Amino acid sequence: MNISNVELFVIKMPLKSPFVTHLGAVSEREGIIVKVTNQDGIAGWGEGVAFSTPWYTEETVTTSLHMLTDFLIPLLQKHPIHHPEDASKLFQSIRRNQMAKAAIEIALWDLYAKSLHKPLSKIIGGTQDLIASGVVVATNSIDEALKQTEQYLDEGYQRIKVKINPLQDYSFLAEIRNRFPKLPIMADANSAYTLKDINQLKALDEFGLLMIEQPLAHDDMIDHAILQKELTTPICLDESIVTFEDARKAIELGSCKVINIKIGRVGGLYEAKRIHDYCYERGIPVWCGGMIEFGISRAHNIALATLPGFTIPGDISASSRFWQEDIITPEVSVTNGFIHVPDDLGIGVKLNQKRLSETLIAKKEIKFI
Ligand code: OSB
Ligand code: MG
Repeated sequence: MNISNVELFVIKMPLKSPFVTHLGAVSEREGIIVKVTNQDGIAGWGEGVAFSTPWYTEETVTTSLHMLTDFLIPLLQKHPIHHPEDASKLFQSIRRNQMAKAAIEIALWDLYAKSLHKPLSKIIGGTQDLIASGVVVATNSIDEALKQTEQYLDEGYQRIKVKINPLQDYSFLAEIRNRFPKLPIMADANSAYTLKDINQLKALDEFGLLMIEQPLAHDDMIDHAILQKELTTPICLDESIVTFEDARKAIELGSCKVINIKIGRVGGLYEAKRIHDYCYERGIPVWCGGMIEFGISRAHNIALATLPGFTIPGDISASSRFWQEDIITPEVSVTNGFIHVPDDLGIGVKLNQKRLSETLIAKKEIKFI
């Protein structure tokens, strides 16, 4: 792919309002923006979605930078690649660190699509040109949750996802369900429960939730299978699915009926597409998860969600859900509950240089030639 250099930009931006889960609150977001330039001067953009602290997965912004500069980028310098898939395969020699791998792998996909003069969605085999949009309500105040839900419905979102935990589930969901009887709702527990809570989880069946996301621990695939047999609500796995192999095992064991695919969590677009293809062949619905991300990652999510198996509104919301001003132009917007897939080359959006410099906290350049 004739890479001439890679630039890493670490940025930091406040959220409009804190994103609260039982694991803590995120009120400021750091992220890594990756720019890969080839010898023809074409640039591909990626984004690292690890958080500042390891609350969601074990990775952080600092571990990602370490992996990128000391291992992943040197691998690309040593072994010239012809296709983004080659990078994905090269990176298998390094254990895990999926978000660091994805940060640069997706930049290579954008670069590859641009060098072929095609939109990324078309390069990966996308078939949809409108993406159904959902949004997450993450607060521990019921009044705030009702207010936010109302506002998001006014903005056109097609479904909401509510964060739950053992101290905030039945009565919380009951209030939302009473106020919005027909609204498609899902609940995300981020591993707040264990199998001992089985009766408390069964009680949630009465709300007719679209699904319950990751009720048990990230490594409780067997317990999720036991729980799924007891629930009528479909289980969706998020944290448990870090590789294609995890997806295959979860489906074979009956640990879930739905999978949330996040490009960062599974190590890149190639692995995300493999998981999609496997699920699609078996009639397992998938949807695209969110990471409170900036516009570059949002644009990659939109390309991924054009694949035919993405049949459920994902956590792909407008740039304005979290940001006063995003780092891309045009920003991602939601119209009547849908996002239009850009038909420009690659990810179809440009970097907002002014916003990048306003939010920049560190920068590094690695030259290949
Ligand atoms: O569990 O899906 C999750 C955000 C950060 C980390 C984990 C999760 C989330 C979300 C989606 O719930 C937020 C978004 O819309 O970006
Ligand atoms: Mg989740």
